[in-house]
Amino acid sequence: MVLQDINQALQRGDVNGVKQGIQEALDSDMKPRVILNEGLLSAMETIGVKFKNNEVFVPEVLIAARAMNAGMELLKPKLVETGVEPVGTAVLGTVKGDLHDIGKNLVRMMLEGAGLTVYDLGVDVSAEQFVAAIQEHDPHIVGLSALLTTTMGEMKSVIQAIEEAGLRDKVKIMVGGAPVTSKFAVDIGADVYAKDAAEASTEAKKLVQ
Ligand code: B1M
Repeated sequence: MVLQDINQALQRGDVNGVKQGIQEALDSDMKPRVILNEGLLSAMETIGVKFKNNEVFVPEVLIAARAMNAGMELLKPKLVETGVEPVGTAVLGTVKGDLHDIGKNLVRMMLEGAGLTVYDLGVDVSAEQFVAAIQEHDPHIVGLSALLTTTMGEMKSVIQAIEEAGLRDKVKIMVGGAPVTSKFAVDIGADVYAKDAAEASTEAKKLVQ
């Protein structure tokens, strides 16, 4: 079964195996969202459990993540609707000290699919870099991602820096990532919390309306 092949290839970090599996699935008219959820994300979830249980270690997780990103690039044109007029602008990044970008990349794809122009600042983005990007791009939305309990506090520093730069009223701030909760979002003064990329896109559409 092709989804199982994709899942196993991702866990092995086999970039070509993942790409071949995805191509085969697309050629057989399988829905891109099914390939994403049942092929790629379920494998990443398994890797996460194995990582926690010390069955795999950082190098294996890294090569699996590389295969995941390669697979997502192939799926991207199918997930993102084409020909949509830009409806708004977002600046997006993973906060300082945090190198996790798979979830952020998915959020970027979904926001682009919702018709937003996204300036992706990457990972390990400092508060100063977020402020500079807001000054440069004048976005409707600033999206902050954090995957570590040790870096989620950095989101508050970014919001403070945006306030100190006098830009808080110009942007809506959306936060997300595995350890982030809606209560945490309220506590740090964010406007919106989204639990996953689909919710991020729904919330973003509401914010730019
Ligand atoms: Co990391 N890591 N990691 N890791 N890693 C976690 C997060 C961890 C939970 C693993 C575990 O112990 N089970 C744990 C965190 C524990 C904690 O803080 N409580 C952990 C740790 C400890 C670490 C290191 C410290 C390990 C070490 O070095 N000893 C280290 C830290 C490095 C650093 O960042 N400074 C580290 C390193 C890495 C790798 C580099 C090896 C690799 C990242 C590669 C990469 O991203 N390019 C990695 C990975 C892959 C993971 C796991 C296995 C998978 C994360 C992932 O990509 N998930 C992860 C375990 C897990 O989550 N099960 C783990 C799939 C992705 C689609 O989901 O990112 O949650 P997620 O994104 C979702 C939502 O959260 C949401 O939407 C996304 C899609 O639906 N979302 C948003 C995310 N951002 C959003 C923004 C929004 C809205 C929604 O608005 C703007």
